[in-house]
Amino acid sequence: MATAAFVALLVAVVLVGCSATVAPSGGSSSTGTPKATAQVTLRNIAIQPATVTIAVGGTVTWVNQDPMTHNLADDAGNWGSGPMASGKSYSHQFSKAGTFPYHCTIHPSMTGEIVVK
Ligand SMILES: [Cu+2]
Repeated sequence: MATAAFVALLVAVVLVGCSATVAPSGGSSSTGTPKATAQVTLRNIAIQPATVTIAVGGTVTWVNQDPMTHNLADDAGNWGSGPMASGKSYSHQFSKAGTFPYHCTIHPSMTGEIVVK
C-alpha cells in the first residue's frame, strides 16, 4: 500500500514538473517573429528597449514617460517626432526593410534603432 501511494505521488510530481517547463518555452517562442506594432518607452533619459524589431509595414509608437521633453529624429533625416512633451506619444510606420538608427536631438546619449524585416 505504501509503495503504491509513493508511486502515485511520484507520478504526480513528474506531471507537475513537465507542465511547469512547457509554459516558459511556449512563451519565449512567440517573441522571435517580427510584430506589426511595437511600443518604445522614453524613461530616465533612455530609450527602452533601444532596439526594436518589427515587420515591414509595422508601426512603432514611442511614449514619453519622462517629466521632460524629448525630440526623436531619424539619423538619416527621414522622420522626426518633433518636440514630445511629457506624456505625449508619437507613431511612425516603417514601409521598407532595413536598420534605422535614431536619436533624441535634446539628449545625445539617447540612441536607438528600429530593425524592419
Ligand atoms: Cu530626449
